[in-house]
Amino acid sequence: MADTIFSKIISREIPANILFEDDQALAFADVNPQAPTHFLVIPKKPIPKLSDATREDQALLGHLLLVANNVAAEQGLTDFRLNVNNGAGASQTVFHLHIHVLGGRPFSWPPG
Ligand code: D5M
Repeated sequence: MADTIFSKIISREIPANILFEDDQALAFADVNPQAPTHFLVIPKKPIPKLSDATREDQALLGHLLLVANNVAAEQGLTDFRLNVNNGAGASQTVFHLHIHVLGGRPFSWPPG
């Protein structure tokens, strides 16, 4: 898989506002926030998009959700939205799996 901007954040080749890190995951502030709080949770494993994940990634995917939950709590969020864009037609622009976590304002449904 080609290097993405997110693999460069993992390797610290480019800076980011990192909120959480462990051996499997990283959470950092989105550079183009769409809400008062907007951060991304990514696996260190370079999975390009959710539909590339396999059964062997099952525990990792669950871990990412728990990281999202924990960092949201640390950020003081009670209500928040998780979003995964899968593929260019769904507005994915960075092809390293990431979960958007947005909070601090009301959200409508359905999303645009
Ligand atoms: O979302 C990709 C997201 O990645 C988008 O909200 C901007 C964010 N982004 C891009 N570059 C950076 C850096 N360098 N730091 C932090 N956030 C970044 P997608 O779902 O692919 O459309």
